[in-house]
Amino acid sequence: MKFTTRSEQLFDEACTLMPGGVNSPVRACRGVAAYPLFIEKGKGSRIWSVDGDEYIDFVMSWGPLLLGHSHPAVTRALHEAAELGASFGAPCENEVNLAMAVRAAMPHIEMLRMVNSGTEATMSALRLARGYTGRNKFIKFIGCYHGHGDAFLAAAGSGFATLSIPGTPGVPPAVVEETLLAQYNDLDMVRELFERNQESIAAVIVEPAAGNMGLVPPEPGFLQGLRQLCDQFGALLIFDEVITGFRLSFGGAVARFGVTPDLVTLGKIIGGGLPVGAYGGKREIMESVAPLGGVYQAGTLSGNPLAMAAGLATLTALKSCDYAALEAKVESFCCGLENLFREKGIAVQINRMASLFTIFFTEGPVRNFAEAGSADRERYTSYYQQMRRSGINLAPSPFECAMVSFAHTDEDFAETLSSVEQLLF
Ligand code: HOZ
Repeated sequence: MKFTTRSEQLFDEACTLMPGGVNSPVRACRGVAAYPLFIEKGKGSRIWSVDGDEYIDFVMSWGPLLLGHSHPAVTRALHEAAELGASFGAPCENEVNLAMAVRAAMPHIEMLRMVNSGTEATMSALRLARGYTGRNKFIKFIGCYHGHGDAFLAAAGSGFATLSIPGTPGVPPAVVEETLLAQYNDLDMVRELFERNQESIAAVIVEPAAGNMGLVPPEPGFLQGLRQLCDQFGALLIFDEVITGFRLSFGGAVARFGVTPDLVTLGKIIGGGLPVGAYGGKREIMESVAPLGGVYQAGTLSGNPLAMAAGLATLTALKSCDYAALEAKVESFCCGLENLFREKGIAVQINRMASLFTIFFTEGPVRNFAEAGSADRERYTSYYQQMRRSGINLAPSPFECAMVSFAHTDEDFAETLSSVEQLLF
């Protein structure tokens, strides 16, 4: 077969080796009828494919790279750590340093445990909530995605929604029977679930700003209402901050919204681009984790020296970054986008918060998964493909956020707006 690009050729080979040619489903680009770009390198806001094509990147590794690609401080920290050894399976000093940096920014995280991914963090936090409360059921929101742990694969967002996967083959029905579903931003539904399942709900897990059905911010009072219901019914509130932690503000969603959960899950940014997750929260609850308590969880590469070094360098650099200035830039960029689409007579809703945004091709507001799902997917596909041809890399799915970094420049925004201006629908 003759290929036009090296990416296509590699993808063809990859398809014989990996399911769908990828190691994570969304990046196969099936949701936007394209083949994936194979990326060779990234610097700042830009990436280069193996074909040598340059793109302004709005995926940013799906969130970890708030400082931009190959930030010098992170690269330096990684070099230094690699010289000393990749892994010891024993504690290292940077585990303590990173834990201190997280706790300083998020004082509600009195104790934490490092793991290797967001999925591991949410699975472990749920087990902890169940172990601590002695209850099995939990509430999750339709369209929220908490990684691929069995219990969470009910009405999940992200790749689940992108690929329209209807059920959860391989997950025993008994496991998801304990998963109760509510619509995001609908407190009445949550109250009803609590009333019907008195004393059997261990936790409510929520993305404090949902990022896996596209960006859907919480309505005023929603998170406060969840806190109040959890207190009333003796359940734990878990904020899944894998996307929002250190992104909505340096103190994450908690600092931004002023609502304190019992447990928090982190990932992405705290690894600075390396595979990391963490879960933590109130000391009394975390003391139930082994070896202090009976809730078991372990990992050979947990607290890995390279990942700790990259995470620590990232948080250290982020501490002096101007989050408000970045948010203002994203706001004015999104206004520009809105104006251009309006001039073209294309209905869009742009949900925006801090350095995250999603363009939904729809008339009405998007406050939950039902509304996100009613947006025009074909139009998103056409938008994605045209933007990619003009050198802008977007999420290959209408159910993800665009991620802006501190490395994005005014020129990047201007170039992107001019590509939008050229769009033909
Ligand atoms: N599902 C993740 C984004 N929300 C990761 C997608 C990927 O890396 O393919």
